Amino acid sequence: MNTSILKARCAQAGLEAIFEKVMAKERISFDDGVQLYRTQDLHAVGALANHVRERLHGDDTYFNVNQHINYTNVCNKLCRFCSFQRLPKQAGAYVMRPEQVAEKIREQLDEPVTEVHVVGGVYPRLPYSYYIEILEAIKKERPGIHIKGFTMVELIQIAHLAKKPLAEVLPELQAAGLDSCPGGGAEVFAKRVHDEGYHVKNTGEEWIDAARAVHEAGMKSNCTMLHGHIETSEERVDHLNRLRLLQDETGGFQAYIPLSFHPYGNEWSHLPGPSAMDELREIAVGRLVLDNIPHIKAYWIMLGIPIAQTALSFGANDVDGTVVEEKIYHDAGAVTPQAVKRDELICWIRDAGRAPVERDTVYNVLWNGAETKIAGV
Ligand code: V47
Repeated sequence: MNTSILKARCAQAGLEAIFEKVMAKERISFDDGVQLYRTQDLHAVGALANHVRERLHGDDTYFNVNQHINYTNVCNKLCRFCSFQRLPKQAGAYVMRPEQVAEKIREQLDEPVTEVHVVGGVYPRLPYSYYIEILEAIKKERPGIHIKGFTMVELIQIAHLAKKPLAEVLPELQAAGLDSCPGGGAEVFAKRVHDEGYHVKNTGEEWIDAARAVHEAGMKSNCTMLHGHIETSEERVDHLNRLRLLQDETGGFQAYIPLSFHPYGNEWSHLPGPSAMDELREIAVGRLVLDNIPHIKAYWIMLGIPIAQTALSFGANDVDGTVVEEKIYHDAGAVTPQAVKRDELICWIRDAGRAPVERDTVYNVLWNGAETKIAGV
């Protein structure tokens, strides 16, 4: 959309002041963020977010070839939105031994996987050595692979087990193979939502402190917000502002991923969950508020491929990866496949009118549409 049409569209939606700030690359305020959630005209918000996406990335749309390993579903955090968690003796509870984690890596050795995404529940009976062993087991099977592992919640638990501050534990995890951290476990930082939905889990402040420690240890991470349950627009903007503030301080976030609440098989199953419109708005508002986080990810596993494709024109410039064997969303009712092939991802990014770019976890370009892959992979 050309700038004068975009301006007229934003003016019609009452978003002229926000339009002017975005054009001037000025930061938008808390009230602006709330207005972006409240305005009826989702398409104006999306078009503005798309303008920023294209200013930063043109048509480029990043993906990677990755594998998920959820080493345990046993968890003591009792989050009301979670369908993945089990108590130790509950049917379906599992913990993978380090050898089983290694076996999962061996199963994919013929695939061009560059990242393994390792997360699990907080099972207090696992010792500190377990976490070191699974990292070492992965790197032993596939030395070049990038391990993006452990949410801030798990890291807080690991430091607790090690009886050391997180800042001292992180170098040990890095020495064992940890390369970066995923963005999960943040949910919504607001105390009201925390107390209502996941009061056993660390607070928003603790999540931010852990992310700061990760960045100070020299690792990148992602960040998320779990939306579409009991949170208000103000609580969402507050969450995004806290991420933006930490990013000003550390620059350690690579991508923001809005996670859509899936209401199946959990204590919040009576809630409707977000609509497609809510999901697209969340992508767009994330892009506009988080002016210092380069990548906004439309996680196709959660959104489904058609909405993820649409999100590529609402501010998103990344779709995550091939994701072999996703469990957390599938336990919560996701009907997407548990993996797609690299070629399928490329096709549907092109089908959305965008240019696929294969990246590694830290956004080095591995392939940019040419026939052959760039050196090294
Ligand atoms: O922390 C759990 C969320 C997260 C449900 O960093 C749910 O690249 C919706 O963080 N409905 C884990 N969401 C997933 C995650 C993630 C995924 C992909 C990429 C990256 C990355 C991170 O999933 C949890 C929680 O916030 N979650 N249950 C549910 N019923």
